[in-house]
Amino acid sequence: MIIKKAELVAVAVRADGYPPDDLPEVAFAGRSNVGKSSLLNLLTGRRQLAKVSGSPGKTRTINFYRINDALRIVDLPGYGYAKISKSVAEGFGDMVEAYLKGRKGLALVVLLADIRHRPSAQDVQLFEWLRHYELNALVVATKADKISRSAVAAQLGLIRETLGLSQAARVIPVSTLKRTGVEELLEEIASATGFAAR
Ligand SMILES: Nc1nc2c(ncn2[C@@H]2O[C@H](COP(=O)(O)OP(=O)(O)OP(=O)(O)O)[C@@H](O)[C@H]2O)c(=O)[nH]1
Ligand SMILES: [Mg+2]
Repeated sequence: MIIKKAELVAVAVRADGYPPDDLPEVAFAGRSNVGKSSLLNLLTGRRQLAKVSGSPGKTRTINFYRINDALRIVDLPGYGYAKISKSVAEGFGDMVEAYLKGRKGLALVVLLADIRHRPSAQDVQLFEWLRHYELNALVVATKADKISRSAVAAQLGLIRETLGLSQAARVIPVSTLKRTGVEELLEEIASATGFAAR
């Protein structure tokens, strides 16, 4: 799949702000600062499409990007950001959960986990939640450039083990710095959304 067109079509905090549920969607979920917005920019080849920040808590709304007029990538607010108050954090959780629960067109949830760390309790919780609701999930390990090549396999193993992934499940390492993992991820997105041939 080649992304020729990408545009922000909606920014929402509640269901009444979502675009009509008429296209397949791929949601990017994961803790704050893990690299969701950066990955969206890399995939679309548009550096400034989604705002990126070194300080966590950049994306605070659900942002819908229409891709090739055929599907949408949905950039979700991150969780696990210590500096926001508990009530705000719960609000984010509710926002994300309401979206994930209520979307018929949701074809794939990409869970991003930092390749350097064991997935957090919240990552595990979200992943189990996705499994419970039988949502199609894919794990991506971000910031692969931050560790040596020889350490990659062990870290992927740690992520697999912590999330309880099956042998068949794929974990894709990506780096927005080195621009790696893009083809693999686009392939998965195309196949999940039924646009493999385009
Ligand atoms: N070295 C390296 N840094 C990265 C990579 N991906 C993201 N970053 C950096 O990580 C920081 C956070 O990236 P964002 O894309 O804003 O993270 P996010 O998951 O959207 O964060 P929230 O919006 O707070 O949920 C930024 O400083 C990015 O430049 C990567 O692959 N390699
Ligand atoms: Mg973001």
